[in-house]
Amino acid sequence: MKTKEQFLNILGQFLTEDRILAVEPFGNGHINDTLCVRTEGGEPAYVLQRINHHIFTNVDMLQSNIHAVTTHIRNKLVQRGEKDIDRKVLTFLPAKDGKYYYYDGESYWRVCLFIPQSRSHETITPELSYQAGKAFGDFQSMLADIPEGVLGETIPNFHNMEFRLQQFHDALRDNAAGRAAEVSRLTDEILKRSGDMCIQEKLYREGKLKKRINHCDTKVNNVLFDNDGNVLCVIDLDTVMPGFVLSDIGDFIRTGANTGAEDDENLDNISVDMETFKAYARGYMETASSFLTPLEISLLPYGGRLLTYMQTVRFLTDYLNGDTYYKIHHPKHNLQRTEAQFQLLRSLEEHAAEMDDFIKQWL
Ligand code: ADP
Ligand code: GN1
Ligand code: MG
Repeated sequence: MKTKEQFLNILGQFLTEDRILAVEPFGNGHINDTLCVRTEGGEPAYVLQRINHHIFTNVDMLQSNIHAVTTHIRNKLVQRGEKDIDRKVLTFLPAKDGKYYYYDGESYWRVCLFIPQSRSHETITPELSYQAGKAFGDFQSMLADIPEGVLGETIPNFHNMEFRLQQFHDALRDNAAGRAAEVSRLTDEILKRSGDMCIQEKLYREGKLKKRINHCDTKVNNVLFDNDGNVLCVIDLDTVMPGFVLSDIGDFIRTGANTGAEDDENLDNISVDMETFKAYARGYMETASSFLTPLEISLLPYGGRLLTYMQTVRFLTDYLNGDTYYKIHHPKHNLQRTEAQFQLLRSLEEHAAEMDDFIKQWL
């Protein structure tokens, strides 16, 4: 980590503020490093993030996407006559050279305003799930008319299942960490489902599914709430990009509607929480039904299986590659995550008919 003086130098590129008291770690993401900046005793004033440029290799595109997204949403909020807009959309600050990031010769940094009296939640309730569904549906709906070509893919093929399977095959072939034999049972389970899990790419090629702008990281902790439990805004905008629509219900089901943890070592803890799923679907359909096609709606439960399957494949690929992508906390962490995600997938498969039945009310 940097010294306070180094942080002051970085912050000085964005701020004229000279009362910075402390820069402290914040949040628990797997990819970027998030810090909060305090200028006095109370709440932090700014959020400082070190961008992981090994993963987001095109930082210029990344920050230009985020600027386009936040500007577009701000305009929508103004048109709607919303009050308190500065707490309903993130505000990133330009550096001295006008760019929305600063490169210190080693790392890329960005700064946004800390949204006062806001909080995120790490654990889910049906009410939070409903609110998050509304928030992510509204987010997609506000971005539905952003002109094509404005937003690039900050991670190319990020939620493209065919591409993720290709990476998995490459990792098996290269066997860089010598772990392929150890995971042969999981490999068989993955390959058995590969055809069924590439429906979106196939429908897209047939002209039956269009691409939309998705958030692509729809965890409940990426929604900020006020102290009364009302949604303020959606945050963590790195992966907002064009892709297939199931991402934003699928990843919430994967992360929110799991009775266990993403990396639970006790597989008995893991199953799909139907109340959370139903609450999210209700909230999401309130704000997203206006732009979704019947085909997309009918696929929403499949989205939960797809994103869980995709994450199983991604964690196992990283394990095979020798843990080069996700931060790990112990040597078998990616394998443990794979087992846990696969367990959730099996539970989602068992509940597929029940979930389809619930979605029928919107068809
Ligand atoms: P990551 O998940 O990659 O670590 P996030 O951008 O989601 O990064 O930030 C981590 C946490 O920090 C969020 O869950 C939220 O609690 C808090 N946070 C982030 N940005 C802000 C902000 N502008 N205002 C208030 N809190 C924030
Ligand atoms: C990463 O930043 P974080 O931890 O929310 C990853 C997601 C995965 C997730 C698994 C850019 O998200 O795609 O679903 O870990 N983000 C990127 O927990 O790869
Ligand atoms: Mg986050």
